Amino acid sequence: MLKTLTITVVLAVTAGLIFAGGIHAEADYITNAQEIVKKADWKNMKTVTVKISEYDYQPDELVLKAGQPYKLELINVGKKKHYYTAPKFFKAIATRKVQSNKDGEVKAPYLLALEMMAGGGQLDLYFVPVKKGKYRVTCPIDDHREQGSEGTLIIE
Ligand SMILES: [Cu+2]
Repeated sequence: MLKTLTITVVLAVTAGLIFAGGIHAEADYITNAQEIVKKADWKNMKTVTVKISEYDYQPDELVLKAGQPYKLELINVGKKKHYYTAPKFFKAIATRKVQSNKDGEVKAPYLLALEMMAGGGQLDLYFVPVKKGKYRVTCPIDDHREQGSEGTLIIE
């Protein structure tokens, strides 16, 4: 009886530690994003445009400067819908907002992916790059990535 109880407690503690570790790993996005966004020099914002199509991001490589505010215009010029999935990149930037010039804007602490509707969908991502590194952006729909919907985002 005592043995069973001990094993149960050990398992529970281990599970608790794994769970706590998981939560900590999830929080590795830029937690002071609002402060970084507030301090950034938006008058000197740079605009970068990426055209999304079958099966391509054009340009497929962006080199961004840490601390420089950007507006990234994502325009779907293709016939199908596409994703702009870059979870590690989104954890390396301070997001100000995502704006659809037609429908409104979303202010959120961080993002995982953006979905671009077919037929001329556009989303503008306002952000400040923070963590230097090289990140992947892909479209996980069907075989789009294998066909070429893949790009590199570099923060330096
Ligand atoms: Cu796609």
